[in-house]
Amino acid sequence: MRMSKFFLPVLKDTPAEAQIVSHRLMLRAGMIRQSSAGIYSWLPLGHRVLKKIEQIVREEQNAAGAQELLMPTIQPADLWRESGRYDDYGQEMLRITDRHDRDMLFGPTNEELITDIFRGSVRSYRQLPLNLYHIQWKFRDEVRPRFGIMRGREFLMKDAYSFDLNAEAARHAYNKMFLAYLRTYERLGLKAIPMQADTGPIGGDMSHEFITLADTGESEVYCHADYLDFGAPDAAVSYDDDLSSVIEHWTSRYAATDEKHDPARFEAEVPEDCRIATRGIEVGHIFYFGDKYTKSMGATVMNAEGVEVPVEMGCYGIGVSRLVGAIIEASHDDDGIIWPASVAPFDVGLINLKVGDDACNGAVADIYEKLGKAGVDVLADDTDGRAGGKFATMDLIGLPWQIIVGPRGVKSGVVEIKERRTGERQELSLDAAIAAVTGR
Ligand code: 5CA
Repeated sequence: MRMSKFFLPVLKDTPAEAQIVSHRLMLRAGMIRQSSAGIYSWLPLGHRVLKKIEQIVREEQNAAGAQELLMPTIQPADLWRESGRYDDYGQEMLRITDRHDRDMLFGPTNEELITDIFRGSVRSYRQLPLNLYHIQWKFRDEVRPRFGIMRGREFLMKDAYSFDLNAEAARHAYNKMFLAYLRTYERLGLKAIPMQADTGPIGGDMSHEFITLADTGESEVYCHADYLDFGAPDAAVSYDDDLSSVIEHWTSRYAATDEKHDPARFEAEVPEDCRIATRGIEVGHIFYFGDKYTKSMGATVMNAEGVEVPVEMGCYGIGVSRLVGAIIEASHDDDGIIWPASVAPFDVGLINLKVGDDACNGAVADIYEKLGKAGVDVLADDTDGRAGGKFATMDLIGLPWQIIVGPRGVKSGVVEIKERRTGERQELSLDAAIAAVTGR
């Protein structure tokens, strides 16, 4: 992609309304544009990151055996009357009336709709286990939408729903999602700690929130410092294994959000120098709620003895759009964003310092073509601006690598490469520069 054609409306000034760094940087880097309180358009740069995150989430859900479908954003109120949540959900739910005076709503979550799909088609325990998910926009009329896309009113969520015959099988389904979450966040370059949490309007008695630590987070959290050194289980751990030891390990130390925090236990279980009391961002939340919805909505299957029993359910959410902000909170410096390679909107920023100069143009075209052939996504700055401005924009948008082509270097057959994360610069021949950024 050439910068001169790319829609990248960067802002020079820091927008006054943005209180936290991720919101500031997303606005400055031209990733999002607010349309009304808590509702945003995703501009091309932001959209690329959102789609990359979505794809990693999708791949890890699929690897865990979940199947993707797509449910609508608009749902009939009657389904929510069956579960009793139509009245309970309160003002966070956006209620809509269609032209036939039917009560509809913009879905804040999908337990009712998926349970309705399930009961319409599944009759026998032989069709279990089943885990269905979608990645779809949700609407919650939050009292205080803030921090940009972090607490939006419209936001993108991955929500998966598991159906099992009994509590033991449902526990395994929960453990599988737990493992999938550890792997997902690791691929996103994030350290997310599973913490005991409240279940709120979703319900159930077992749940974990996955939290990334950040001073700007909305939740107060307390945990053992050991978690900072825990890594995701390696690829040899399979979803067919008994995963209880993985889950035991990852829940072996104290970790709780403020609603579940027990100061006496915290002090008793965690040595003073290992106590972390800070804030965090909830990037995912998993729940086991048994037959809460299947009982009220009549979602039953015939078991092996021919008896009809309600199905055991869990649900598993990831805040896909919130993750964009959470990653920036975890990975930036004074100059801008530092994208982990896995979610970067482009892999390389290619800067031409003297547009119009034949030698520079030639070198840039050569590198652009070779990187393209190697499957590397390049944003080439072919604009006519000053060098200082070009460097500042590249640092702001945070691509992992920069290749800088200038007249002096080209004369002696070299270009400069800069790694955004470390700031390290090297002068290399064209081919060596290409090899460095492609890792070959
Ligand atoms: N039905 C379940 C998940 S299957 C559910 O709705 N869970 S939730 O309420 O905890 O939301 C799941 C995730 O969505 C949260 O962990 C959070 O990362 C994200 N999320 C929730 N509310 C917002 C919001 N207002 N803005 C951005 N992301 C949000």
